[in-house]
Amino acid sequence: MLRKKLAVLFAAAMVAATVAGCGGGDAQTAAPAADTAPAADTAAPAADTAAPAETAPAADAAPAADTAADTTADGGVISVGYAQVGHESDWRTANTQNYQNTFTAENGYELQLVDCDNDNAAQLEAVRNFIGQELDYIVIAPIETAGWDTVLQEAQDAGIPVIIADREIDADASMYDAWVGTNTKNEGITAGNWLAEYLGGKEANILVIEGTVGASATLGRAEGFNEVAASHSEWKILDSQSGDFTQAGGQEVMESFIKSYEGQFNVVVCHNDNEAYGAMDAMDAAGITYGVDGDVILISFDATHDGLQYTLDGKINCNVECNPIQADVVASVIQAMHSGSAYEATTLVNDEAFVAPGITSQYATTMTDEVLAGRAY
Ligand code: GZL
Repeated sequence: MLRKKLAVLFAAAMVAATVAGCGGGDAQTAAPAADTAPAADTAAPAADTAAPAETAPAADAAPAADTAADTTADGGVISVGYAQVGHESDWRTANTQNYQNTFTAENGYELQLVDCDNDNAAQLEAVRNFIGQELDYIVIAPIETAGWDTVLQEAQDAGIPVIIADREIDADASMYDAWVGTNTKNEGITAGNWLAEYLGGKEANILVIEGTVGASATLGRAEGFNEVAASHSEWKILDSQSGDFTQAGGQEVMESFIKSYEGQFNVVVCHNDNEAYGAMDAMDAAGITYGVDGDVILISFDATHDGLQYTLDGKINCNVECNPIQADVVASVIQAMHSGSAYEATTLVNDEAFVAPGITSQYATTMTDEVLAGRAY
């Protein structure tokens, strides 16, 4: 049975694995050290829900083996299930496209990418569907950090390796096989350090439009930014509310903030570009100016193409990148697992930050047309 053979190969790989480059990867050992105390078991997963949106053809569809390059020791097609957060943002669209461009039949894969529409129950259901189909590998971009222990145990019992991608979960590292993503706490620290540099001791009255409640990207950015803010007595965070990483959410929250705090704030922090676009719409409607020539300093995260265009135009003062191009790293981990060779248990995808023209910073690159032209997403 392919899975059993893989389980043996995989165990050998775990023992043989060594650390290699890229940001603090830790050795994959026979029994990986727990890097966090096992989270208290959460409530049993929600009862079965309707099948998640748009699944690709069932895994038992005739594999396109005749057109696929042989990518496995036994020349077969590698089936991969990707439980994707949803379609809430331009970042997510770029991430989805990257997986679809990487895990192709031509490259020897059969990808089932399920858009879980920011619905935790649908995401657990998608993973259970992957387990039921006995796919070769499961990749999860977790909507929230909590609630993963039970289904990860089910995947382990089924002998299916799981890679957590993009975001993080509250589960012991022994519950999954690899992690690929970004350091969102550092992203928050970068935003805070840049603001301190830019303000040079001036007062800040800050409003924060946070990402999806319970998402590690939200928690990390808030933790990092608040850590810097705590060292600035001249700063005050007036309010923070979730805009759910969407443009509509960003606009709604900003409209509410304007009602409550008009004339009291000079900084708006948005946890992603789409929220920033919504906040800009709301401030435009209220006649509030922002950006390098405005009354309000606007900080965003993601640094997607349109977000960087607004940064180049001076509408966004600082944009902290979170790189969505992660599928190639995930594919290399899967290839290593599949061939029983060493792989990194943890891979950090690098980020940087960008600021509007006219701003120089030790923490960020000043935007130019050339910088924008060189961007992949
Ligand atoms: C970050 C990622 C976040 C982006 C948002 O790693 O999970 O989710 O910042 C996206 O744009 O919706």
